[in-house]
Amino acid sequence: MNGKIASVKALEILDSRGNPTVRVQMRLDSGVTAEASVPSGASTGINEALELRDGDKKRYDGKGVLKAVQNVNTHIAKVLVGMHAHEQREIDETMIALDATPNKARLGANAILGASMAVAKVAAMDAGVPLYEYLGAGHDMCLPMPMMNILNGGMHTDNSVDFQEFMVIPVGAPTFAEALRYGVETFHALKKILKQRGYATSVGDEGGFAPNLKSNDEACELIIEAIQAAGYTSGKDIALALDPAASSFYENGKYNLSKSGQGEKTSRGMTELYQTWVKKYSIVSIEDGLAEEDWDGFREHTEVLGDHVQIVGDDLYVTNTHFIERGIKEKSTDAALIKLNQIGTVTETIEAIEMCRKARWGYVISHRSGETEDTFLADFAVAMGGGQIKTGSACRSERIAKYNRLLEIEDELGAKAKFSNPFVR
Ligand code: 2PG
Ligand code: MG
Repeated sequence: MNGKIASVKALEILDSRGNPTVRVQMRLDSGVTAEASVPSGASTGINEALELRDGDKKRYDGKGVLKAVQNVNTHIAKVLVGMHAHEQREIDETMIALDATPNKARLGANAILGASMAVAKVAAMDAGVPLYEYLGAGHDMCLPMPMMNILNGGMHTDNSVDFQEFMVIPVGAPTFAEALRYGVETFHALKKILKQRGYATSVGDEGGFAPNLKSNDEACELIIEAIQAAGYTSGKDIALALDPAASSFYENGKYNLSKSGQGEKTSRGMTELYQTWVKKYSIVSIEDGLAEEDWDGFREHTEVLGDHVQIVGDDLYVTNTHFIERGIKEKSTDAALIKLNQIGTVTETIEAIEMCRKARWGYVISHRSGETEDTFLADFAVAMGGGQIKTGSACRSERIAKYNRLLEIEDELGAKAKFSNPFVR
């Protein structure tokens, strides 16, 4: 095990929406090789690290990533070749210094993250241990509770639902495999119910159904029906979670529920709406219930709701310790969503998680709406031990790949596999 990097090579591949993204292959002197693919969001936060796109309208409507690929093959390869793959922090810091911008705008966060993830994978292979064990060394590992987004709206569909994600959380399940089964059965029951009501059963970007409903409330009502139809008790076996992704319908200081035609609401009006929903629909977690600029609103939101539900910041923090620190000080939320490509290196992502841990916050390891078949996220979630993962619904292989990997890990860990309900308050 010497771990010396021999070559770094990138390729332009496609994500689950058919948009270009970066894959990085890394080879060590010993011949050990690994590759990692970078995901891509649609409802992105304004402060996310920069995803470098070519802007050449003649290719992929400007969305090509040949510049990022080139940056890996030239600038990044030049500094990484000869370094030791086991030195994740040194490697990530070298790339950050090479980029020398606050948001990875020169080399592109997609280029840097591809290399950063590939380093972790190849180092784990070199050490002869699974990725979750390599990344989780010294941590309290566990299988994550899945938050399954079975009904999609917002920017992930063209339907009439304003809120982006309606998730089921199998809080009563004894193991990860059982939790997944509860969620999958509910997904199938929901399909039947939608069909009976004459609604479309086509799916959105994350594999959840995307029907044209009469209201946002109807989404929760249909899911509760599906939970019961699948033989489960809502609230006891399966709870609900929301990611309204409210930045996407925030205009001039108001929340405009225009897709469903339900009018405008103030920050307080939104919090009041959630207050009634929490009780009615057994909701245990709300992410981005307000917009990323609405820091004052968030403080009140968490004050009102925080005793009853987990309040998660996604666009608000963009996995960046600078914003998470502010959130901790201002009590804006009590949890953060964690997305590797919002910040752009494995090391900085782990720093964000450590900040959450110290503050006794929850943290949810999350996919992006544009994903690939890469299963890095599954291992990462187990390694980080936060006990929560968001990786989509119960269909579409880019989502299922992560679930299948988690099943594999749980099986591999056997009696050592830990799994529990993180929402016991
Ligand atoms: C979110 C994500 C993932 P996107 O808002 O949490 O579900 O969506 O990747 O489009 O930002
Ligand atoms: Mg979100």
